[in-house]
Order: sequence, then structure tokens, then C-alpha cells
Amino acid sequence: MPEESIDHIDFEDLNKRAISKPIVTHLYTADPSAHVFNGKIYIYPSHDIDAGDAFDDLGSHFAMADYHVFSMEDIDSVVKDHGVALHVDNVKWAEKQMWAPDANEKDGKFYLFFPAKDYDGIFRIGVAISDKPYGPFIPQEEPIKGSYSIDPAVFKDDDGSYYMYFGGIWGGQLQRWRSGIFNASEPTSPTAFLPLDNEPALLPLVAKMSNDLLEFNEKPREVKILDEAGNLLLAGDKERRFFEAAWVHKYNDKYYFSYSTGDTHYICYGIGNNPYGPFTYKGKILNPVVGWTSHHSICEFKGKWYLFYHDSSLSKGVTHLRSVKISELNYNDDGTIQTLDPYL
Ligand code: FUB
Repeated sequence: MPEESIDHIDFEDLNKRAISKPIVTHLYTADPSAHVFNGKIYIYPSHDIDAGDAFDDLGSHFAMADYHVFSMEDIDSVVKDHGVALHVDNVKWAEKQMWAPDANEKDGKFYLFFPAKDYDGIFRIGVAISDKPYGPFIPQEEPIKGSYSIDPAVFKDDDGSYYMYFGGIWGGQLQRWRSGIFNASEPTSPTAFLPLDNEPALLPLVAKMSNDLLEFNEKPREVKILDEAGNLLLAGDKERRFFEAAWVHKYNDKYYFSYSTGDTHYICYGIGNNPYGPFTYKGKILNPVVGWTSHHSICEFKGKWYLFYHDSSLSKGVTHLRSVKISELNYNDDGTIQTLDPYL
């Protein structure tokens, strides 16, 4: 994830044109996963810090060490920081890089799902449990068996089943798992091991969770994202193909799979008829924000739909120092989503 030149950006002007402001300003926060629990909005973001790591295309500068949980009584009310919910030092198997998390609730217990690099430098996905939505969360001793890559998002379907979506290319390492085992060989370039431009793009994964939400109940399956003609999106189709940041929500009985296109900086989506897909590509939800990454969640609150996302406006464009924002999301009558421009 390279630093892109921000010299040309007039941040005063950009902030005036922004459709929303950072909701947290005392910390840098990113990758917001939002849920409504007990009538309140809870946000589970990454906690961005500057740990001094050099920038590279594998995202080494995203060196986060802990998570804070935030809550809001209403969509425009004060945002409460509940403090450190989980620290990497308390996770036995994890060494570093606490990237984008998600959470969910089952039978009065709250589960934080998070990716981190283990001591072999391989991203795995862990679970931590609390009696409260804001933690502190007690981590399991081991990551989820068979988990790999980044950006877990756990969707609860209306029948009470939970599904984890995950995966991310480049620094998220998905391209190193193409044979089913981690390919640790050289080169370390983020684009090594990716399919050719005229081959189908790498796909995110989904697995139904076990009843206790601590393991996969099945081998993860690929989530197919198809074009209008029913063909898999190609690796060279960089404005539409999956890169990272999976999220699933349900609207009018349809399943919406949304994700970031990474190096082209869009949040896009497809619609399907069941949690496994396939999902047919429908369009863009969010145009590029300031900062390299784009990552979001979608959540209904009091009958309206909201996009939780981030940009790097507060840090004046520093890639790894991002801030969570919220904007209302609108649907067209045919179920498609109206594209948001983050700056007017
Ligand atoms: O925050 C670190 C990584 O950046 C996330 O896991 C990605 O989705 C991207 O936002």
C-alpha cells in the first residue's frame, strides 16, 4: 500500500466538501464494523497508530496493537470510547498487526473476531469473548482452525446461522493460499502469486460458524462475484474485482456482499439470493476517499441505513492514520444502492 502524493490536496477545502466528519478525533480509527446491540450502535474499528514501521506494499505500516470499542445512543449523539477492549499482548498466538475486526452477539455473549499475524508472519483470525458488547474481550488460546488472511466479517442470518466472510489480497496474503497451504516462497512483492489479468480474480471466502462461534463449521468456500453475463470478474478488472474488506447485509430478503477494490479505492457490491452467493455485481457504494484504503460496514438503525467508512482527512492524508465517518445510505426502488461521493 504505497503512499500516494497528497501535496496537491487543500485539506481545508476538502473538509468543507466532505459529506461527513470524523466521529472520533482523540484517536485514529479505521475499518469500522457497526452493529446494533440492545438498541445502541456499537462500532468495532481498527485503532490506527504510528508505530514507526516503514511504508511498504504489504501494509507493514499498519502496525496496530489493540482495539477500542465505541458506542452511540443515536446516530448523531456523542461517541463513547469504552477503552481498550483487547490488546495483542494478551493474545497468545498473535505477534502483531491487529487489522480490521468485527463482532457479533449470541445468547447474551459478545464475540470479537480479529485478524493478526502469528509468530510465523502469517495472518490468522482469532476470536475473543465478553459478557459486554464493549469488552474487555478474553481471547481464545489459538486462532480459528483453518483460518487465514484478513478482514473477518460475521453476518447473522434470520434463521440464527452465523457466517464468517474473510480474505484480502496483497498484504492480506490471500494470494499465498492458492494451493491450500501457505506459500512462503520469494518474491515478497504484493502482486506475486496473483492470477493474470485475463484470469478470474481471487475470491473472498465464507464459512458457516460452529454453534459456539469459536470455529468454522465447514471448510471455507469461495464467494463468487459475477458480472451481468454470469462470468467471474477477472483479475484485471481492477475497478470491480474483490481486494479486501468483505461485508454482508440483508435488504428486502436479498443478500448484499460489499467489499473494497483496494488499489482502485472503491467500495463495490453484488446481490445474491443466499449467504454463500453467487453475488452479481451491481455497482459502487462509495467513491475513493483520501487515503489509500477504503473499508466500510452497512447497518440499519431506526429504519434508516448507514454506511460506516473511513478516510485520512484528519491526519491530512497519512495512509495509516484514518478516521471513522458515517453517512446515510439510500436504495433505489429496484434495490440498487445510490453511490456516495465522500466529498461534494
Ligand atoms: O487496517 C488494515 C487494513 O487496511 C485492513 O485490514 C484493510 O481492510 C485495510 O483497510
